[in-house]
Amino acid sequence: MKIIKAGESHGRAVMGILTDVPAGITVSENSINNLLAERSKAFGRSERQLLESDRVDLITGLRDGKTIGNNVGVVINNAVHGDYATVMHPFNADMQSMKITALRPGHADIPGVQRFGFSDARSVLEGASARNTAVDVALGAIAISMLDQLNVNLSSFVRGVGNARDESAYTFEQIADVTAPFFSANEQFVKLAKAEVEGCKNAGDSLGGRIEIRIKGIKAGFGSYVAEKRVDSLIAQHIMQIQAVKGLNFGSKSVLENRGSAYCDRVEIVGDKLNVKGCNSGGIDGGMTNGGEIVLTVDVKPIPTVACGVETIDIQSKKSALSARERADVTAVFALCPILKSAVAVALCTAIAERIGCDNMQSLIKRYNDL
Ligand code: EPS
Repeated sequence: MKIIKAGESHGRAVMGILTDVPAGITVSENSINNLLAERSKAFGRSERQLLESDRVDLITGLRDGKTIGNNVGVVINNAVHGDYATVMHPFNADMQSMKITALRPGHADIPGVQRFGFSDARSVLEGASARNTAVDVALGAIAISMLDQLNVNLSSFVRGVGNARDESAYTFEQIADVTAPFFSANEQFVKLAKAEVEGCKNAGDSLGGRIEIRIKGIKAGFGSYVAEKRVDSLIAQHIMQIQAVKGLNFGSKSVLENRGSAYCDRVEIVGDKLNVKGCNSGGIDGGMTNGGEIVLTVDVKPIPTVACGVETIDIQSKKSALSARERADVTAVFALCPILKSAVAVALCTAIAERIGCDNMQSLIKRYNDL
């Protein structure tokens, strides 16, 4: 499966296509819109989310609530486009208004104006915006549904935001049903996180954090030790395509504080099945799922657009200035829970298809269960 996205943050819409989709995945409009709502109702979001309804306009690829083997295409309209219609006009735009010349350090602005040869970063903001993660979620809902039909379940929850941390150990079941706005099963942490985010918002600044993603029920042997087919590499590629992600780590055990004999997950035999106990290495060894729970944590940088402004260079005056103050989230950490879950789901569906094909769910379910 691949996602190809298009659209600008303040253009008419964001849109995307999901390729290599087996027929027979059951998808409801509600399941897509519910996941989109998880993204927009996450804590720490900007006023933009109050202006958008983020409902999917599913253009192609489904009939009567099931995929038909065709690519799936979605459009999500930008409710705010009206305020930007002249600035974003495809053929006759007002290029003198809403210019961004006081570049935002840490955002795409500085490399973007150099890469694409712009004299102002408006077009960079429009293309680089995390607005297009709405497409990752709308199409990721289809991959999540395919995995659900194979009894593979995913959850993602917040491990930290700023100085607030949740170091508790959780079984999958304990965090399986976390939802917006906090994506947490820990009331104490939520209290700390709220104070942390609100304090930061009052200071006109932003926060980064850490999300944990868990996948339960995926059988052993997806991916390969053949380098270009490693499933951890595939998951990393899908995760690193999401804005503000700065790092990911597979596994629940520190690679620094544990020697090999303590780190490696042990194996037992149950009937004729090998069963890996624990997820020190995060359910993936040698580039393949080992049948244990997949555990990965993702680090997300503080949103680079800060209301307080930071010193920068204005590329029009060539003089130092305070960075442009665009509307932005205080933190993307909570919103990234459904976004990253969607990205990992698409990666896993790709690894599953690579091994057992992607024609229709009936044959896929049989082949998966026969493994
Ligand atoms: C976002 C939409 C954007 C931003 C935010 C996330 O809308 P606007 O630019 O109109 O405020 O709020 O994007 C960023 C913070 C960013 O740096 O890209 C969304 O819908 O997720």
